[in-house]
Amino acid sequence: MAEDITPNDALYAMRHSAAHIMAEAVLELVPGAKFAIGPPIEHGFYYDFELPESLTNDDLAKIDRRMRRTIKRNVAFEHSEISKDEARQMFVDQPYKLELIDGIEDDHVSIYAHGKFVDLCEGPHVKRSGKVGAFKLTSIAGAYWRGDENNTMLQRIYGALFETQEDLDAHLERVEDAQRRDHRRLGRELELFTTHEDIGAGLPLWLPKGATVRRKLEEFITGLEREAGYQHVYSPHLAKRELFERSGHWDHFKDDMFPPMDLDHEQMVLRPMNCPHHILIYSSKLRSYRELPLRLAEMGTMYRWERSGVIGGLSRVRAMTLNDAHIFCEPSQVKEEFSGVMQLVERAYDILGITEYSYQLSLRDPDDKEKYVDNDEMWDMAEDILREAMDDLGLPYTEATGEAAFYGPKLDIQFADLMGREETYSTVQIDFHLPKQFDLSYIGEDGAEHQPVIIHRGVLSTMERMMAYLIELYGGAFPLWLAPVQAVVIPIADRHIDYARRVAVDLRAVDLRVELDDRGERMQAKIRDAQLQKVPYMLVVGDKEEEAGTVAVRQRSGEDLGALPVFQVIDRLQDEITTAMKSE
Ligand code: TSB
Ligand code: ZN
Repeated sequence: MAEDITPNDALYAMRHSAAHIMAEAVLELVPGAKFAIGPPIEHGFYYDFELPESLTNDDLAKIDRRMRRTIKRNVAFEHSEISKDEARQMFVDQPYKLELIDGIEDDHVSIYAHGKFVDLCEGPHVKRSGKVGAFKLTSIAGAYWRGDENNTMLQRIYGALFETQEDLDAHLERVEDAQRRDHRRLGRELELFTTHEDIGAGLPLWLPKGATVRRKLEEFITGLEREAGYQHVYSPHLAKRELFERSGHWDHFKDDMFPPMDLDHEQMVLRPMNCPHHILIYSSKLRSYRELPLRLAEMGTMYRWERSGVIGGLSRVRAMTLNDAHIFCEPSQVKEEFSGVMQLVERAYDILGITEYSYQLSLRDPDDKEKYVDNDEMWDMAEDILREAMDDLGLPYTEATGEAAFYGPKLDIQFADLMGREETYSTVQIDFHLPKQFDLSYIGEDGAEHQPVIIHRGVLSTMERMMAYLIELYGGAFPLWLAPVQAVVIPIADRHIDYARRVAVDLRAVDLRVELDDRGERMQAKIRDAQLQKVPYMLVVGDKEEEAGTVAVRQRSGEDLGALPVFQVIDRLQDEITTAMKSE
């Protein structure tokens, strides 16, 4: 939820004024505190300080109390202009302010005072401190002076501020919800994935539960692909450097690749994309127009040297597996293939419950000769096809210059994550470049050789990025068909363990993923744990159930379905799975 606040907005003045009031409180509370800068920001404000000791949450509470006192006193904010010399005297023991004064070009300096507190500042501010609205100090973080890591590390205190308590509460609720759903946190709590510093950043380990979700996703999408006429292949994750020189990756994508491995007489590189391998599968035999479109698909693992600043969780990683395919077709088939891919995307989204996305036409920057293959005619042709194909489908799109692949334009599907950051998920790309680089051909109906076009496409994106999104979309409560554990059987007492085990065996026999909770805990504790793990079904068994051959069924939503015979539970779960996997 991005806000767009300008200095003319009431909220800007409120947040800015609260920053001053906070600085006043900190200077009063911490002898020797030096204050640096404190602007209004989206959702609130911050102020940076150099302090003799690190602040704690207790300190935040004290600062908060003092701020509220100033607000209650309803003191006026007063503006004045003073000379630089006067300003230097005023801030004589404040080195950051002195540095700021030195940087001001005017001979006059604008200051704002409320009560005894004065700050260098252009304003605007609220008239009186009682007008700052509703705020909450939210966190403390480190920040370098002027954002430069060679400078002193300061302590930054953040506050959230809105006009009304209601708006503030709504904001805090959203933040809390986002934190609860954060895939990094849920990934840990639900034991889906982890990382280890000895393996390295951006190189996640998929734990058994995360791996189960991934396997289900992979089975799901490869199933749809088989129905849509794709053929699946496997290929190695590395190749000789020459392969990527020929494809153009070496010229245009080298910065995103891991450095080559030096062997005796050659260099090998980890592939940053799967296309060259698929292309060599295409050209492994003579092709006829009768085989086209040839759709080669693979859960293709690839490696990219993402900068350390941008990797985080699963959404941007260095080792990734793309739900990839390359469609080799005749030029006249491109539009229909494009539309087939879009249908596949829609079907997959429908089943996964993905509803919020937008289309982006990612174009080259014609002036950037380093990043993009230089061939105007080819780019124009590919862009025209993409535009026409989108117009034929009647889909709205925005355009983004400088976002194309080096070999061709893309139609990218963008989603925003919980924090509002947009990323590309599905992508469909038109490529005339690689067919030329690899001299690809097919024998046409006329008996002559022709060059095919390649459509590169990823439907689910990489397993990593899609997993990150889905964890947050579902808040960890995966739909039954994807849930790593679909049901937990909970015996009430030890004497019910045998029966519970038989129930689990029956469900596993029809491929349901079931765990037996035979720990010596109380039933309530087991139910709570299963709920925390977001297991869709809890099957509780005691004397009554054992006698009647039933289980007491509880859903993770808290709903109680009462006692059902085991075969009915199986029917119910299987039905739920088949219904979920049927799209319109
Ligand atoms: C679609 N050659 C094509 C392929 O045939 C290709 O690799 N295209 S791509 O470069 O756009 O990457 C495909 C998708 O992978 C992107 O749309 C994005 O969803 C995903 N992806 C790219 N980089 C990362 C990364 N570092 N971490 C996770 N996913 C990524
Ligand atoms: Zn490709």
